[in-house]
Amino acid sequence: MESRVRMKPVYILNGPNLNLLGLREPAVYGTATLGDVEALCRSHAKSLGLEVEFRQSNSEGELVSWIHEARDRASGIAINAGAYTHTSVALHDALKAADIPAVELHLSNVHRREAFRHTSLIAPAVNGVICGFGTNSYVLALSALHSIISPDKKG
Ligand code: CA2
Repeated sequence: MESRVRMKPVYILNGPNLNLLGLREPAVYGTATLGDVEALCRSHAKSLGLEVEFRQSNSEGELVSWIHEARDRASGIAINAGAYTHTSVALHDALKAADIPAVELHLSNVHRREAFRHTSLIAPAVNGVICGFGTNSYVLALSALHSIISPDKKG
């Protein structure tokens, strides 16, 4: 009889104001809602054989706690930390401490925007950064995580 070990889920964490996606500023962030992004992630994760835990918080502390939780419960983290990307030493430290594969992602190309968005405090604490591809940034981040977690498989 075939026995499969169930893989830990990938945590997809979303920071402040991302609950407003699709409801405000469509010219910058597009028309997809966060619910649409979650559905897209679930569909792509399924094709990669990954389980997904998808969350959003406007609280820096809650995001830190979820990263701590991920250390034991997740196989990797894809994080759009929103504006905390540019300000949060706490998220940097939590991601370092988590010590599991992690990818930073952004919908917009932060390097084409205001100077204060050009700095990421969390980038040094993750494996890599994806930005500028709209909701497809989530798909690309999941594929990147998959290639780290399951390096013998394509996708
Ligand atoms: O491009 C991204 O994904 C960002 O992480 C989005 C953040 C921004 O602070 C980062 O610099 C880049 C903003 C989150 C979304 O904020 C909204 C505000 C109003 C309406 C819709 C979304």
